[in-house]
Amino acid sequence: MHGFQLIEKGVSNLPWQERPKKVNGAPIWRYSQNPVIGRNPTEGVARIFNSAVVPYEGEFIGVFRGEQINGIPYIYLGKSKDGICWSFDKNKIPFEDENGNPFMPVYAYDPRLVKVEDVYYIIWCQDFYGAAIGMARTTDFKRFVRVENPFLPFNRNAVLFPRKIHGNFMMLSRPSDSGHTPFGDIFVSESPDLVYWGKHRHVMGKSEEWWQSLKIGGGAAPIETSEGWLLIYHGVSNTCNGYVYSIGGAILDIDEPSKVKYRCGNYLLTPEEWYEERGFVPNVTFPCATLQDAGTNRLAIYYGAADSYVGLAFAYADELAEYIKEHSVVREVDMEIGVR
Ligand code: BMA
Repeated sequence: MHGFQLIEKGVSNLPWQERPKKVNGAPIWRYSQNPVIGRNPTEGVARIFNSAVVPYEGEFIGVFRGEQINGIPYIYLGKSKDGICWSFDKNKIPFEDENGNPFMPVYAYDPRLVKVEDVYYIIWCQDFYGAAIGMARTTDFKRFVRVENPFLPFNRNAVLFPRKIHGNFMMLSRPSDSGHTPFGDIFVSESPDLVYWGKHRHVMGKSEEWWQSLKIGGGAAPIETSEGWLLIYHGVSNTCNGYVYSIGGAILDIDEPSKVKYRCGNYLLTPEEWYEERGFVPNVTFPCATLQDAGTNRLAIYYGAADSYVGLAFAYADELAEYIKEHSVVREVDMEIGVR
């Protein structure tokens, strides 16, 4: 795409595999050795999926949703030299509060990991008298200090923007209900201090395309580009055999991210491979993180597969943005500022 640029430099050593000869639909392809994390990845953990990674000290580090063998999800720290082979800490992440007292959520799942101004933030879903968003910060991946729960229950799929906008932290989230929510739109909220959140705006809703007609939710941290914020999210379809989770793409306005500039009518990726179609929950592709390299426009997308595995997919960011623009079906309700 003429003039397209990734704004954040990223890293050139991100995992990568060239495009295979044939790619159907969107210009995105799976790693041929998927899944990169299989069953029983570490002692006491049956499955790892829906997890997030960042570059760290020349290598990679991440927060992983580990379903323990008692069935309860928690967050584990993982490290990797190449972003593909991961080793995990034996113990759950030992969160603490501001006073240094241990803090253990009842459960913790679908973590995102975002660096804003030299601090790494983990954002996840936890019990707060119902499913809500939990949050912690770290600078060294040794000490993890809890910050205030940003939102009231019920809420899921929260992810921070990687930089402040107009001086405020910005967070996407998906308000929901107490169950396995059969509805939900993406909203953005802002905060000067990560304690008080407000100026809530609607970003975008479920849509007429069947793959995202039931509910949607934020995925990876928005990626800053010369065209706007590139958002990789998930969209859900209902079928007689349950929900199907696909990966979608949109581009949000750079200064007013509640305004959607483009939104792809086609999914970017949908369950097709055995590790996406078969597992604890079949037919789930659930993106939680990307790595990028501004020099080459390469993107590596980490996604949970069938609530059982972690998969990797690749794309060139400029081609992906072009595809989203070409197939955009953005509607009035998505384009508006999002307040009523
Ligand atoms: C959603 C979340 C995800 C999960 C998906 C499919 O509601 O709980 O963690 O991957 O359902 O089971």
